[in-house]
Amino acid sequence: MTRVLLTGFEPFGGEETNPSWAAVSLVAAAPPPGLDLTSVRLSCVFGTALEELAAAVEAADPDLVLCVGQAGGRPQITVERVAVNVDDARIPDNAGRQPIDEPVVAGGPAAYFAPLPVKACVAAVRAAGIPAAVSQTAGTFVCNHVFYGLAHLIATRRPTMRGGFVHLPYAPEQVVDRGEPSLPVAMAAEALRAILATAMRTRTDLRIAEGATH
Ligand code: PCA
Repeated sequence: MTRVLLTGFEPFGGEETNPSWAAVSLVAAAPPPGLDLTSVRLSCVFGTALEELAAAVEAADPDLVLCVGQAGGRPQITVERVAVNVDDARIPDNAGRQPIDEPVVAGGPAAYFAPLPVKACVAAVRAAGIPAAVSQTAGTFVCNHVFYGLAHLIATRRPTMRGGFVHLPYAPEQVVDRGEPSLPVAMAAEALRAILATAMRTRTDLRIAEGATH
C-alpha cells in the first residue's frame, strides 16, 4: 500500500465553497485501489496552513503528498511545476493577514521544482478526457505558500517523500452568474485519481513540450 496524504482548502475570498476540498472529499470517499489515503482540509491562512500540513505529514507518514487548491478563472486542471519563496498576498487570507514580499522560508532557496512527474500527470488527466495543463506559477498566495513549504519539507527532512500541487477551476455552482470557466467537482476528483495513480508509478517524467511562451 502506498500511503498518500491529500489536502484541500477551506473556502476563501468570499466564496461559500472550495472545489479543492469538495474534490478531495470525493476521492477520500472512494480511494483508488492500493492507496492508504488520508485527507486533510487546510486553513486558507499563511503560516497556519503550513503547520497543519506539517502535522498531517507527521501523523500519516505518507509516501506521496498531493495538495489541491482552487484557481478561479483557470479553464482547466493545472499541475504546478514550480513553487517560489515569496508570500505576496493580493487579498487578505482568512485570518486577515496580508504579507507582502515576505519569504515563505527565510533563507530558503528562491524556488523548488515539484517533486512530481508533472507532465505525465497532465497527460494522464487528458487521457481521462479532462482538460489539463502544466502551470508555471502557483501564484504568491496561500497555495504557493503551502506548495513551497511542502517542497522545502521534502528537500530538507523527507528525501524519500514526493509531492506536488494541483489547482482546480471553479465548480459550476460558484459561477452560475459570472461567465467564468468551471469544471464539475466529480471530474476534478477523477483527475485527482488519475494524477495519484500516475505519480505512484512514474519515476521519470515525460519529455513533451508543455512550456508557455509568456
Ligand atoms: N486557492 C488559493 C488559496 C486557497 C485556494 O484554494 C491559492 O491559489 O493561493
